[in-house]
This record gives sequence, C-alpha cells and structure tokens, in this order.
Amino acid sequence: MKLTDKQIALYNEQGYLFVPEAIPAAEIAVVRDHVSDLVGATRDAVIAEADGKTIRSVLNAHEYDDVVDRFIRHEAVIEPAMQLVGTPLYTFQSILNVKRAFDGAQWQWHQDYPTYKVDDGMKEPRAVNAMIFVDEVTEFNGPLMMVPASHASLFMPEIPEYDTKITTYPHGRYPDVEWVKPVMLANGLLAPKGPAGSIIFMHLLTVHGSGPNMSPWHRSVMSLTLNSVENKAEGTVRGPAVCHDYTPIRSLPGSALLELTG
Ligand SMILES: O=C(O)CCC(=O)C(=O)O
Repeated sequence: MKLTDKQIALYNEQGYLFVPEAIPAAEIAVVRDHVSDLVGATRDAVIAEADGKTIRSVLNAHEYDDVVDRFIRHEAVIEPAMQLVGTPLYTFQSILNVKRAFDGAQWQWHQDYPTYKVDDGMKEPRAVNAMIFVDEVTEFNGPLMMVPASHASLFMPEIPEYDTKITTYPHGRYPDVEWVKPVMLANGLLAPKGPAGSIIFMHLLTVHGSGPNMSPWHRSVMSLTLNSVENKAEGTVRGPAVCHDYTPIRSLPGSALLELTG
C-alpha cells in the first residue's frame, strides 16, 4: 500500500494518519487467533495488570514468534511507515497491548519520544509508531485517544520520573495533566475506531493515552515503533524492552500470514 501525497501531508500536519482496514480481515484473523495463545504463554518480557495475573503487554514477541514477526513486517505497515519517515527502518520495539475485556487498565497522557530520548538514546524523533488493531476498536473497549497537531507545539519541558503508582507499565514517564491541558482545549481530542487490521500511524511527539476497558470485548493493539536506520538508539536502560538489531526491516506480502494456516 502506497500513501498518497495528501495522506503524508495530513500526517505531517496532524501528527497521525488513520488507515482503516489496511490489513485484510483474513490476514489479521491469523494474528488474532494466535494472540490468545501468546497471551497465555509464560515469558519474561510480559507485563501484568495490577492483579498480577492478567497480561497487560507482551514485549518484542517478534523476536521469538514467527506469526508476530510476519505480522509486523506486513507490507501495509512497513511501506507507509518508510514513506512517512523517509528512510529504511528497523524495529525499535514492539509491544502488544492486549487490554483485556473488563480488566485492561488505562495509559496516562504522554508522548513517546521523551522516554526514547532519555532512556534509549534516540537522537531525534525520526521514527513512527504504528498502532495496529488486532481486535476491532470501538468507543467501549478503550480506544487510543490523541491530541491532533500536538506534535507540532509540545515537548515536555522536564522529563518526569517513571510512574510507579497508577499503572503497572514500568517505563511510563507521564507529565502533569496541566501541561497538556491547554493544547487539548485548543485542539480537541480524537479516537479513531475501526475493524481489526486498521492502523494509526503516529508521530513520536503526539500526545496520546487511553482509558480502561470496561467492556466485555478485548482490545489488542500492536504498538510498533519503527526507527530510522540513520537514528540508531543504543541506550540499554530499558533492557529487553528495546531492540538493538539495526538490520533494515523487510516487508512481506500479506500472503505470508495466510501461508501459516496451511
Ligand atoms: O495501548 C494503548 O492504548 C496505548 C499505548 C501507548 O500509549 C504507547 O504504546 O505508547
């Protein structure tokens, strides 16, 4: 899938681009069916919700799981991402945020780049975050919310300490809400919704967050950060949360997922 000049201009202006149903239903179904097994697996790089047992996030599963590896290399993800950043890319991190029905907790308002800069040594925000819907995302199951055009006007003046009180995600640096309030009031909020296979491409400075999932429907979303190969992040503060294989990622056709079903 090739983005049009208009879509690229919209991304640069708004700090995000929503592409509904970018991955066809039959292909994303392979991923969705597989994710339930993955979420049940015991791995070191898994973060639990506050109850200690519900899985909140699965980190960098593409490193050991063939389905997730093929999923994140889908051409509908990689080709637009390369157009938006303008260079070859490598996988900086993949986090499957499963936000389980009834139990999935919130993500506070934040930008991604401050953590990547301070903890991971990413020199510039020359990367893109692809939020790929593995389940349908509705207004009920904790959609990602964004402040449009916030990437153009905000950079956290002071980098907050890790939050250790509100969520169990161990690497969140969340600013005081007073800092984001003026741009929220000025620009409003939006929350793209759509079927599994839809993708939000998001700038690393876009302010975003999401509420808890109080619905009976899971909301798994793959949060995949693809960084420019010219902007390698070599910091090791966040340990296995960050990938250090700087090989340019190669895209695969969607048929690579269908092959797995025999
Ligand atoms: O999964 C979500 O709703 C939010 C995830 C997020 O904030 C992130 O990946 O930076």
